[in-house]
Amino acid sequence: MSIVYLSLGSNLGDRVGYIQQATSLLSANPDINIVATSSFYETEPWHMNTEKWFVNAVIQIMTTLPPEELLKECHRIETFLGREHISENERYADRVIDIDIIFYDKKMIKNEKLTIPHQFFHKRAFVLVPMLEIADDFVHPVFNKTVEELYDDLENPETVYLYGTKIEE
Ligand code: PH2
Ligand code: MG
Ligand code: MG
Repeated sequence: MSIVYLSLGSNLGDRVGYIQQATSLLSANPDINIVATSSFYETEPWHMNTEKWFVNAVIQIMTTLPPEELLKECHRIETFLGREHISENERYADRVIDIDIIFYDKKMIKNEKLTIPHQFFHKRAFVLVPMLEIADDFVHPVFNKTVEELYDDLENPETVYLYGTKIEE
């Protein structure tokens, strides 16, 4: 069993609903157990040319799926929920749902398909803030700093507001 943190985000349609549905679909997989969920946050688009603000959340799961299989499962759920054009250049388009692997145990992976820890985790308040809620003392395996220390290091954090309650399982 591995411990994995996933970031969920939506900036189209029923944003909270899409994150709830993605979480339910993940927990419906017999190889995935949801351990903890953050609150929802409404967040300013980060490095994106859009007016549509996001809802973001982070969840902690336990899984027997190896990283590549888990990534496929995330993409399958994104497509099922109606996300279009999953490709490198469409990464920063408005989307109904985005599910990203942030950490997979303390693994460090870099290949064409996957970078773990997520390459921008430490720069994004929209992921750091929900992580603070469920794993503030988790140590980033590359920077050897806790989530809290990385959050304190942020220079120009985008705006992040607490938005509603927790993900219902
Ligand atoms: N995702 C991105 C780029 N920018 N900004 C916010 N606020 N929330 C996101 O989920 C997000 C983003 C790329 O996946
Ligand atoms: Mg993303
Ligand atoms: Mg993604």
